[in-house]
Amino acid sequence: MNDSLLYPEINEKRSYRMLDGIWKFAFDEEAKGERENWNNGLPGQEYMPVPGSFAEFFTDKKRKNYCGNFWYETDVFIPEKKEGMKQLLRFGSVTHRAKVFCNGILVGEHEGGFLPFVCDITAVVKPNGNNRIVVLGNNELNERTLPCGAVKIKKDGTKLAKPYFDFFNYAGIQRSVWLMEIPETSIKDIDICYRIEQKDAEIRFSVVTEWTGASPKQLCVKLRDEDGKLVKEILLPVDENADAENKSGRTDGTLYVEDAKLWQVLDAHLYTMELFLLSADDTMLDCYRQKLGIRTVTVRDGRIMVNDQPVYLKGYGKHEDFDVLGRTFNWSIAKKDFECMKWTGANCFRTSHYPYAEEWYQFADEEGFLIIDEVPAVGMMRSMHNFVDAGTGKYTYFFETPTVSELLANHIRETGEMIARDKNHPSVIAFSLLNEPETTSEVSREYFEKVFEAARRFDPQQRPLTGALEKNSSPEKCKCFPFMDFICLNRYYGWYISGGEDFDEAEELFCDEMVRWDRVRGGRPIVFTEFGADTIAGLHDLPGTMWSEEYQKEYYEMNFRVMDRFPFVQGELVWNFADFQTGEGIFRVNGNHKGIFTRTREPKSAAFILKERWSRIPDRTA
Ligand code: GCB
Repeated sequence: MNDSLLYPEINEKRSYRMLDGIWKFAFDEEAKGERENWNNGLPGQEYMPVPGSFAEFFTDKKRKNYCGNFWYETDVFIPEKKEGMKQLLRFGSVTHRAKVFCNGILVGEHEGGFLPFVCDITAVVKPNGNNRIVVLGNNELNERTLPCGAVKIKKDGTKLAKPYFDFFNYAGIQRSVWLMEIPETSIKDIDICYRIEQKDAEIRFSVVTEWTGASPKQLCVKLRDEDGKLVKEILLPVDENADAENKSGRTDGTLYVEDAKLWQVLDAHLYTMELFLLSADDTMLDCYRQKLGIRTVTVRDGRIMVNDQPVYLKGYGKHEDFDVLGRTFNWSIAKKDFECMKWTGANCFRTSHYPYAEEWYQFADEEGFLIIDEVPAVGMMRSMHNFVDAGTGKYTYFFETPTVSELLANHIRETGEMIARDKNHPSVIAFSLLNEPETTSEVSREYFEKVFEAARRFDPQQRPLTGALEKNSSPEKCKCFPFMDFICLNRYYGWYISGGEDFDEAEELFCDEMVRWDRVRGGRPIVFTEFGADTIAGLHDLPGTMWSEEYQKEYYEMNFRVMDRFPFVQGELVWNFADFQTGEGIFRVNGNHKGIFTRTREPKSAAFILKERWSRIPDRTA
């Protein structure tokens, strides 16, 4: 990982321009674009919004379900750059993989559809002229990359994505694109850790710098409170020898803050760390302003602690999903979602099943929301309907595949990229490294041991690590929960298991499993990361039958009864915040309807049950 993933910023030394808008677009069914030099310019006259999920726009199935290579192009006038600067393209994400060309020349490649990447275009830019940016994207699924799935080749040769997961395989340039100009000698990465002692706090930081010419000499660090008042200032040397070969240095330091205003659940207070990189003669070479929230996260005595106080997680598993927008980030939808979540009394969400756009985390930092940040490790079970297979007990082998070492390398790389991107958000209280993989075999144990070990190395804050387990990962059979700091369970008692006419059996079965978890959990708290029932808004029935709003209410009442019996349950994230789009099939009615809100965010009746319950459960206890 050589690129700096710091979020773009405009300041004394840095500038950017967003390239969002209408780009030229072309499907490339025969994968002939590279041969035919489309990197120099696309044929045809199709246009596409950037960011956008292309599947949402088309009225015919062929283009909606398109699987394979696709291309984007835009022309950008780039003025002559200032001396000592470099020009970068930053993509918030391209799903699932991309090659980027500038003026026909390959400037970068990236695998993984939910994390940002940066391409240095300095050497190929035509200054004071038009520059052509072309992106070759691809949305095929396989078992070597995340998330997992397959591609079916139809008789006519067209490809069809076959996800091993339950959300629509939206693709394209789904997040913003920035053209950035930053100094060649620059701040590359920032690690921040906290220690809190009574009213005071210690902020330990480590700043990585890189340079081309003369090395930077000093780093000036200023801390400002939320009113902009200067709280602390220090000047430190840059250790140029930290990685002299790569012209990369490091500065470690500590700021002591008296009477620190802590970042608390639903009571956020953010400081700003201003970093100024200086030359030997005190010229400012680069600067960066990093927001931070002073808070610690630990798991102790079976509790999840923020600032040494137990918090109970209330909230949702979500998706980046909305009508027409597909998986595109939109500030207004995010605002609406936070308002709906707060209205129900929630304090937490999981970024199921992939890292969301960075703006979600910025918003959560400001709102005091807690995030379980999840890597796109979903579909690691060879099953199109793992939600159904989960209950059957059948062995859904996965990690025996000969390509598993490639998958593992990608899993570790993406975990590293996610943590590098998100490590300084106070809202991120844990990383989830898996969703419902096969975990009962020795090979799965060996696999996940390596993933967890790598994640612990990557996170400077040593946050709790976890992962969401499905029903086959039972207390007796799961070999991977011992790697977790708290155990996350996805359970559907009363829906996939003992649903409908068998509902009366569900509660007992659920309780029985909880008793068995208590025997093996070894003091770890348990958080429910999924439980829910498909519900068609407006469908009413007495007595409540499956799919009706009454059934969803009864379902939640029963589930909460069970959870309340077991004090080691330390969180409940219902599935899902809102109805969302999936592939077509006999289990889905134009998408998954387990939302508490509809896809357009109208509340179903169960929303009022959550609101009533969560307003009674305190966010933190003494
Ligand atoms: C699960 C999956 C989630 C599905 C959900 C469901 O276990 O983790 O992606 O959407 O079940 O609704 O079936």
